[in-house]
Amino acid sequence: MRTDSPVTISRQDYRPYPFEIESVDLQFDLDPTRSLVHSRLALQRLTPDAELVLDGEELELVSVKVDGEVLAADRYTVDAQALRIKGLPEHCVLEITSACNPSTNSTLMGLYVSNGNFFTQCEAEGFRRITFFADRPDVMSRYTVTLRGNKAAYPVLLSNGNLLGERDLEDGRHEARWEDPFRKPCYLFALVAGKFAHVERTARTSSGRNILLQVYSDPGSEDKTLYALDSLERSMIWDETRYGLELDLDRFMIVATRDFNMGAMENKGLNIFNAAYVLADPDFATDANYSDIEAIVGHEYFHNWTGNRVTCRDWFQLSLKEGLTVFRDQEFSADMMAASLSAEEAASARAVKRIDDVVTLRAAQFPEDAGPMAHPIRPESYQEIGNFYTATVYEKGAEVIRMQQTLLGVDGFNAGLKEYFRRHDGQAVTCDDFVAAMESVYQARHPGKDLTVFRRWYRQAGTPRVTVTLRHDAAARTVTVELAQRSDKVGVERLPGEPDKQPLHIPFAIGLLDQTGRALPLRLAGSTDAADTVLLELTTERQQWVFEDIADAPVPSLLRDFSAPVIVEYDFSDAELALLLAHDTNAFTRWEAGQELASREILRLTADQAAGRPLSLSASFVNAWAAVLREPTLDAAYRERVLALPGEKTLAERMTEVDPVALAVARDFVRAELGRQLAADWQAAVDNNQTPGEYSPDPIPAGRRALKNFALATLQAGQVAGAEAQLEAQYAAAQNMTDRLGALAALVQFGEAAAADRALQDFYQRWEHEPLVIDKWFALQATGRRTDVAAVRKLADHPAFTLRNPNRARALIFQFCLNNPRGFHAAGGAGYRFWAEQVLALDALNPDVAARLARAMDRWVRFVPALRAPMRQALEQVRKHPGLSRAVTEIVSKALE
Ligand code: 0A1
Ligand code: ZN
Repeated sequence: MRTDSPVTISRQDYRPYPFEIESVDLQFDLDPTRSLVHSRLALQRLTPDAELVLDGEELELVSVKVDGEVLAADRYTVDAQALRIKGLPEHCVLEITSACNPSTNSTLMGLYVSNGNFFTQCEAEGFRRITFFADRPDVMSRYTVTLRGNKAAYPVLLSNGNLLGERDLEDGRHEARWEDPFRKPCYLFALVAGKFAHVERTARTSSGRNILLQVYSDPGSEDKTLYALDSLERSMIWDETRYGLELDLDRFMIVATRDFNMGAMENKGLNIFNAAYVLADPDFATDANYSDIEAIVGHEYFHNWTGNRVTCRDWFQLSLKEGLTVFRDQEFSADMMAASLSAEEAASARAVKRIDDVVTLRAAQFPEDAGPMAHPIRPESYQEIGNFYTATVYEKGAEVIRMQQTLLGVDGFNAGLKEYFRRHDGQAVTCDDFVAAMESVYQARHPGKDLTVFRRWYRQAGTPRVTVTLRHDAAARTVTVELAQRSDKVGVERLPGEPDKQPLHIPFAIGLLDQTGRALPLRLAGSTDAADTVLLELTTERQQWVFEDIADAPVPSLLRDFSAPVIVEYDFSDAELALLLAHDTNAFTRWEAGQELASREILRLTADQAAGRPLSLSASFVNAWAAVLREPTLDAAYRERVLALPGEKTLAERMTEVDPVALAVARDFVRAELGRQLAADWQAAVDNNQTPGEYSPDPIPAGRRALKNFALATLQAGQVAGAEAQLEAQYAAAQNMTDRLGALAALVQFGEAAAADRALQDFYQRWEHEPLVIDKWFALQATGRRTDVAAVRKLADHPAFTLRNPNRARALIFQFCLNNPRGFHAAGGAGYRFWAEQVLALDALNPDVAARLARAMDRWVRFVPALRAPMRQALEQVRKHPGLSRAVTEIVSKALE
């Protein structure tokens, strides 16, 4: 039984570490069941009499030496958490030998074995499972690493930085020595050992240095890593051109592993990736897989500056590196999508990227910010830091960075970033340090302004609501816009003595259209410039702005480009929304108008469904969708985003009591009716968006495939004659995975059961040997409308299923619990009992992953009473389980609070 007891760690309790660890020399004798780690630390004590406390978990201590002498047993203590040594001299060399067992390490934190190879994962607190160390990001040291292992079993031996040398040893073993020239915190340490193939290429930096770029993967899969290698090179060039940031190493490696808790990890010079974000070819990866690979390769690469060169002082500052790096990868993807397109196409591609990012934020982060795990982007406390790798820290964190770019302008923001590196290169710093660097530029360029109010975004949780009121004065020809902000999240942590909620600095971009849909030139009272879009800065609870020279009452276009992560409240009429959907010049708010129309329609039908009234789609809504389908000027990708219905998670946040099954039925009804009533238009979209010829994941063909597959699935949802035959034909003849999976998904969701089963069987046989595709096979069924708990249990018994592989667990169990509302929330609570079982089973193997599954119940209090009771029961069953990990305990306790 584990001995985890919940201890709350507070941001306010930060204390500097009392020792400096100047250098770390590590020697590994790699053995799957007992690896020996010899660590040599050059220490300097900074505080008189300080005790040295080195974290260590699941380690066997073999010996301790100080300055070459074995340390007597009474000079130190060791327990399940730490090694403590008192009375060390001001300067000394500490040598520790310890052992760990990588083969039984199912947590995938620390040193572990996957497919016979060794990997490490140290962020956040995994290094302490490798050796005794000050496992915190503000202790930075220079590392040299020696790896020794059997040469036949582990021909490739990799660690951070540059290779110093390799040599053969006795007994068929060999060794490699690596040196990282940069000081780093231990969470960026990595080693990899085993059998790998690799692809490589030499790239030249802008200052003319040659860099060896390499991607390692299982032998035989090297052809599938070329897109990742291309993405790596593009990332390198982009960071130089956009931010003047050059790679500081001679060598940059990516290694793919099948067993990984997250997406990827930015270890210095040796990124370790979930194979799902490295391997691709047109046959087995979808357009979405390709764009994820590019984004994640970019993300990890960009961490080299934002995270590694400048790192976090403590884990409360996680968003310092994550929010900033997500912002950077979003900008990278947008620039890559826009590259080589016409100006108009590029603008549309950027809008699509922005829409996709906002959809993610609303589906994942808004619910989090309104639920039991709500926290500021810089949390005030945690029990398990692994639980704070959240949508808030990452995605809302990126929005907070984006707002700084909006307020400073792109040039000002770039100057602020440069100042940040000038001040802090090589340091472990705080979010405040980042804002201070930005503020120095902001103040220089905007005398009298500062970021005092803006800083509150870092310490207040919850999604602010901005209420908009518009008053047109016909006589004065003015429009007065009033913005008022409030935050209704209660029970959120605050600094001691801080008032409940303070107004935030909200950049709010606005446009006005006349009643025919033409953009009005906007001129604020007292100003001579007119513009299509004006950025209002709301810094107090309520403010007003007056626009002049406006003859008739306009229609407002609000929060253009989603200029702040807020919820807008404005009482649009359906006719105004239809006007915006048809004419808004801002592609984001144009899309938004359609989403609002669709949300209203689905929520109305959900209420009808729950009350047992017959469902009927309004003609005005069908007309609005028909107009979009027939509008010739919209490109395919954007049109698909506009036509797609808002997701269930986003819709659920707008309901006072969530009836997930009624919601799913209503949403599917809308889809089916659209398919049935506009069949000819959908068919035209199918016919006009074929992509013959060689596959390319570029945005134009990918957009066409997205629209075509959406249209085909919608036809099938409407049970339109001939749709199923088209899907079966497309499935059989597909030349790429996007089309094959698109057809299969539509058959599974909306097709006849026998047709779906035939295709599923064929798919399994084709791809039995490619785990990433079998993950798709599980995920499709997990989210299928016909899949109930019994069907999921059957899939969990399939020989290809295992809870030990996080990708597989996510494909089946997570997909069912998080993305199959009909199956999971079916009356009777069988879904919740299944959830509890799976959380407990996973917790015994991998608490980090279990804790993520545990969050499927976050919003339980908002469900209808008939579901609330069994949900609560399941949560309580998990909470009282003996030996529950700290990670899961934190999640279920907060949910039950
Ligand atoms: N820093 C990584 C995220 C990451 C965090 C924890 C991990 O192990 C449990 C792995 C990766 C990133 O932002 O990409
Ligand atoms: Zn990251």
